[in-house]
Amino acid sequence: MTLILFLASTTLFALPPQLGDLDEDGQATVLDIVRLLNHIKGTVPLSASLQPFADINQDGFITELDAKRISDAVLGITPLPPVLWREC
Ligand SMILES: [Ca+2]
Ligand SMILES: [Ca+2]
Repeated sequence: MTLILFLASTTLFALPPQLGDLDEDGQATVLDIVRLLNHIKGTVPLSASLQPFADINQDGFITELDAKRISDAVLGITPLPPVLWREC
């Protein structure tokens, strides 16, 4: 039973609560931008489970526009959008 609860909570926290939170620390930081840019450049590709969270403007592509959205969040201009499909 304890093991099941542990697994359940692990699953719950396995994905970021916000789009663009690519290091899963719950906030938008420069590190999230770095991870996104590394993915765009192909240096360090994001894992398949994280890639949907990198498409912040939801246009189906991971580009510099999404990096811009994270930098706006870091600067406090526009907060990152919540993950809408998470409750499903
Ligand atoms: Ca983060
Ligand atoms: Ca995008």
